[in-house]
Amino acid sequence: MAHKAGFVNIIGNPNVGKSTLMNAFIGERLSIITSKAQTTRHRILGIVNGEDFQVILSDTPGIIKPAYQLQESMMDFVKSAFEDADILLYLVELGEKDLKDEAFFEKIKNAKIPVLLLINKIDKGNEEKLTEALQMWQEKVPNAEIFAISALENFGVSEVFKRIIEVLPESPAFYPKDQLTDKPERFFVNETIREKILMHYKKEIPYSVEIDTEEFFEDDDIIRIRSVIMVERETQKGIIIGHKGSALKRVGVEARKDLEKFFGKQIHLETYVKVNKNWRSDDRQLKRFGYNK
Ligand code: GDP
Ligand code: K
Ligand code: MG
Repeated sequence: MAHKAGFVNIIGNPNVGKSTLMNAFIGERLSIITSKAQTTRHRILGIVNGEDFQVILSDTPGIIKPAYQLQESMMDFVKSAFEDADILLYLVELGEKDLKDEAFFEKIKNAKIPVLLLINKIDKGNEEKLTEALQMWQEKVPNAEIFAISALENFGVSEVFKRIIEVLPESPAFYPKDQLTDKPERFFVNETIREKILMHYKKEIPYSVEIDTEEFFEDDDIIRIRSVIMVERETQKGIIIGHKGSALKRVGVEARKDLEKFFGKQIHLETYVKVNKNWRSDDRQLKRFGYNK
């Protein structure tokens, strides 16, 4: 059989399970997953290699109407997902009725490439609801091929993957076959710390935070990491650190454990908090954190 390779982009509303699906395909915790919207800020490539195929998946932030500069940059990642895809995976969840953004919806319906519409979270519903959803989506997006899945319970995921391989174009591999992702190690450190912050702090705190890993030094038996947690205001710094440093300590301990699993090595992780006013609306700063093209 000829070698197949191509780009498969996952799009959809926030919280429908895009990152969970991506990780189900990859089999690693590549994308961070939480129950909060906007957990995924960047596009993330994940690569699944086989002897005669290479599937390059990209997970995107959920589609939203941008309210500030950071969100506009996030939506640029989504736009670019249309431009370089060979296959679109349009993910919806059971019970969902439409896409937050009409223009994106039109793009999906008029896509020149194969669209697989995946109805996710079917573990949460019953047969009646599923039949209803199948009918509705078939009418709304006639160009799509529809699958019912549960990314969380890994149900129907391998069928989707099989279909991806079938419709993937013939092509040599784009990346070395032993490569799992295009993101540097520091990116995973940042995302892991940000996940812990999303889990442990309330309200607007997580959305005002950016992580910058200043040092990543890999030795024979240990990796030494130093990361800055950037916040916008002095008060947020206090909240992140917590009483006698207890809150920050918890973030550090939990992130270190995950990173040790991910890298398979002992980790020394140092975290500190810095106030960096208005990083979310400053073009130059956004660029530095990898948001602008
Ligand atoms: P994203 O914003 O689209 O990337 O969504 P996430 O992958 O971050 O998932 C959002 C939430 O939905 C998390 O709490 C997931 O555990 C949950 N979730 C994802 N897939 C499923 C599924 O198939 N069934 C159920 N019940 N929950 C799911
Ligand atoms: K999410
Ligand atoms: Mg996500």
